[in-house]
Amino acid sequence: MTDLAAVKRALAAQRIETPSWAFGNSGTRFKVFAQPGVPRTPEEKIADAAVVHRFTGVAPTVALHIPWDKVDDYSALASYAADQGVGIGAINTNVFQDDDYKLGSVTNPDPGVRRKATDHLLEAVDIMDRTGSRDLKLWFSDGINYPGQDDLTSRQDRLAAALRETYDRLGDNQRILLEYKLFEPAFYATDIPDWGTSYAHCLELGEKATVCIDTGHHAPGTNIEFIVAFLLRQKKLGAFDFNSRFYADDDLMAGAADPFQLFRIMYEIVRGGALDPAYGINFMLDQCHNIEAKIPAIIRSVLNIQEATAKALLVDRDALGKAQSDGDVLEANAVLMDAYNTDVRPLLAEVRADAGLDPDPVAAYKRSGYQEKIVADRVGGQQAGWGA
Ligand code: PSV
Ligand code: MN
Repeated sequence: MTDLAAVKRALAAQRIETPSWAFGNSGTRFKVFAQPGVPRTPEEKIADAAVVHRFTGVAPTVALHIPWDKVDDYSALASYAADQGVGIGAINTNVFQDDDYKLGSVTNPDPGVRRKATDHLLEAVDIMDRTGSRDLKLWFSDGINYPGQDDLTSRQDRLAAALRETYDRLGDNQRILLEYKLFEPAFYATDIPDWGTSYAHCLELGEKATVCIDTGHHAPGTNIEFIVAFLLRQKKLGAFDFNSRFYADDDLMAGAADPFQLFRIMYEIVRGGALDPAYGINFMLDQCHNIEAKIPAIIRSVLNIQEATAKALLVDRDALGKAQSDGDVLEANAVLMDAYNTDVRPLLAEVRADAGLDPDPVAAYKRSGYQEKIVADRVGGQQAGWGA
């Protein structure tokens, strides 16, 4: 039997971090479709993130991406965020958008470029000191396009050296989240292509380094929940970048393409006791809203994760355990599917009402007039985007 009160408590305590860049313009390499009302400054992105939190109640932090969110005074930015009712979360580094990085950043054959890239990582830790952030999220676009282009092993050595230098700069309460990605922009060999490579570097670094799983960064058909279970068992899962995909790194709204996969992932989280924020996993979104309105899309993504989580929490673990130990394949599968097929929207509506929120955050946002206000106010200036 499931303890409904405990399920509601777990849902109320859940935390999801929004990405500042998802509020800005984005697109494919073919076209960026600008939207009216899009933020022009890091402050405006934070204001939008605060609105997502106001309507969902579970998104109290926003991740920054440097230099997209570069400001002169990060302490002032953190105070601004606090005034808006949110905190600054992970600091994401960017060593993929400079001409110098054509052949790689920290794995570049040129030591001067490696120095520049590593200095950026260290600068990000300085920023964390100012914003009070715990998490340094590292993603490297590094890799090669052609066999023979560079030496695979030397590139791993260079990567390890840069990671070590960065790790050694971390404060006591800071940590590295090391993200991997199968391909893109490198097409032959990426330097951190998979969770195993990330895991091995994290092990080498020490306990303040953990793996970040971006759900869009695998080969089609990869069993992501297995990776979750494995890393949890090793205490090396530090974060998610949630988004969904049909083909490659589509960066669509979390839970849009494959809600069943999201449920399976969240089931492993619940089973591993890792949902509680005290466990330390940063459940972030990393997605782009190229054709849909950004704030309601981010709210929708948060709701989709909440729904997958609610279903995962509703799995009758006793019945499942019994069916599993009886070797009752069909019953075990049925127990899991019963939870997945439950309509959890009324339950989540209750959790929101208990927290003094509107039970339907998307509708409440639409009624709020915020979208009309930002469209009217944010005229002139340069809209934020990441130059896709
Ligand atoms: C790379 O595809 C990635 O997932 C990394 O997390 C980057 O920081 C982010 O996307 C940029 O949008
Ligand atoms: Mn990512």
